[in-house]
Amino acid sequence: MEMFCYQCEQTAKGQGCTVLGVCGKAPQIAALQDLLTYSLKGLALVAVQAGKQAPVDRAVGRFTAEALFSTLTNVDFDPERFPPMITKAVDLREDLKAKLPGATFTQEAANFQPGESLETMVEQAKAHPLAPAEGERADIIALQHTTLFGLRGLAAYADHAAILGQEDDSVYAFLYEALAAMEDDSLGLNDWVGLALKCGEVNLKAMELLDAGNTGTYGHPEPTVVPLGHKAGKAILVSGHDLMDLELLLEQSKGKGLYVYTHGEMLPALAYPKLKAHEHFYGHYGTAWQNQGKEFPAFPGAILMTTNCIQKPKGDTGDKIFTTGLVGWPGVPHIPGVGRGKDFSPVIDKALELPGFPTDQDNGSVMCGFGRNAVLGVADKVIEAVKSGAIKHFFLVAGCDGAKPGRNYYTEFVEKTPADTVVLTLACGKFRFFDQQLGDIGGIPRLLDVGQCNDAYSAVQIAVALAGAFGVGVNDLPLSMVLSWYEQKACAILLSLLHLGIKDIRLGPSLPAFITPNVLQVLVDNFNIMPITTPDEDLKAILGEAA
Ligand code: SF4
Ligand code: SF3
Repeated sequence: MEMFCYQCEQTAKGQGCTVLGVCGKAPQIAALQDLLTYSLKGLALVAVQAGKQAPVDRAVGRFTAEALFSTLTNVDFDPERFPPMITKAVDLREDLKAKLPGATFTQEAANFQPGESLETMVEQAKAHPLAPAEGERADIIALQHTTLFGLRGLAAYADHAAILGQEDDSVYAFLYEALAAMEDDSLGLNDWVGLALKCGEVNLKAMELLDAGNTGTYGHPEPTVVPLGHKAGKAILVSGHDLMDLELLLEQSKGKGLYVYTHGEMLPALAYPKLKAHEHFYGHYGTAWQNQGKEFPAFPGAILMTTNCIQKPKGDTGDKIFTTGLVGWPGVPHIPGVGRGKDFSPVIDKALELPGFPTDQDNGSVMCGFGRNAVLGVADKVIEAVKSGAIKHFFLVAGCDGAKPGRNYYTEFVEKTPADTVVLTLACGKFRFFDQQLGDIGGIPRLLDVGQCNDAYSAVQIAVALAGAFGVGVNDLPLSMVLSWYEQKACAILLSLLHLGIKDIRLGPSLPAFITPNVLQVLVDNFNIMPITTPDEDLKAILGEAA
């Protein structure tokens, strides 16, 4: 069976996965995800019309966000989870239609009926592949797919925010607007440029909601020293991005004689006052998602994946890994439920069964917790250091990590930044350099970890506040963005930066396969976006001869 998927940075041959995903996505899953996307377009066509009469029930928006998030790279590999979502999309669509007497929907997507079995759905999906187009529609489809992949990232952020009680109808309305537009062949290139940039604008709104959810629930992150070693005793490792899952696990494991550690994107959780208050929330273990194949088997306790990025469990780790929320892997036990209703006792029981760490071990430490509140709290000091020339330049070296060898560019880049520059970072790409000792400039650390990819809003707020303090635009700040992408949340953030008019972004380790040469030219002409080259060349280009 064949498949086609080109939504992430590691896509096969830089063109598309056609036999099996490099991520491990089987053709059957690719087909089910395509059909789910198609069914969401049908739901959106009706929701756009329904929204003109009366507000659409937020449950429809929540569902749309969850379903889109399920199609993000490295989230859900369990085929059984997709048919119920496809059926639900169609049921919700018909419920909305029932509220629109007299309305007619001629589009096929608005009338499609899913087959009864998983196999028939896989067959049906063949008619709705997400493949590039040739000829005159190539650029339109490229922009449409850019918008769709951005929308998947936006949906992930909207879902995270909703879990913490932060929702906004305008975010859901855009999900419907963009999905419905994908079934409208009359839209041209300019319409799609507009929709792609609007995806960035609405993503910023979703990230603002998420920031409000995170900081409102757990307090503002504060600069925190995070141990990289471990304590003797039973252990649980929590990965992914969902803070509420971590909070519940911390509460439910309190007093059980075990320690909780973060992995990957969960590291910044150690900086939130209400999370770090738990005495058994000890420190961080391991690096980024692509190293779980060697890091998870070596962890002597239970492991919880709260969101992306999950990989196929290696060796005998299958029974000590648990998924929850939208993440899934066939055969890996799943903790069901949403929000505060989850019961993590299977994870805790498994950790108590496993040996845990035999002794204490000190592996040094890193700092995290430099979110917007912490950085802007010392804004006077930062501004003074820029004015005095002590800080010459800021770099935002941020984004996803991945397995490609070319990603050591980011390690080298940070290593080579001059001593009078500051590096802001966020997301899992930081594991390429998070433990480097870059020192400080007059008490301001040279390496500032802003948080998860989910905290990109915080970095934008820091940039906007600094620009305001200096009375210039963000593009005129001594700030350069050197970004790494892998999955679709990075696409959404990139679109947000373009929506803000940010220029001269360097992007790597490779450019998206779904961008055509003409679309790339539009990005270059309007935003001067450019691929990374070598750390030396890029530093020289940014800083001039000073490098
Ligand atoms: Fe390939 Fe990436 Fe799609 Fe996985 S998500 S199938 S690796 S393009
Ligand atoms: Fe990483 Fe998957 Fe993108 Fe949250 S955990 S940044 S890749």
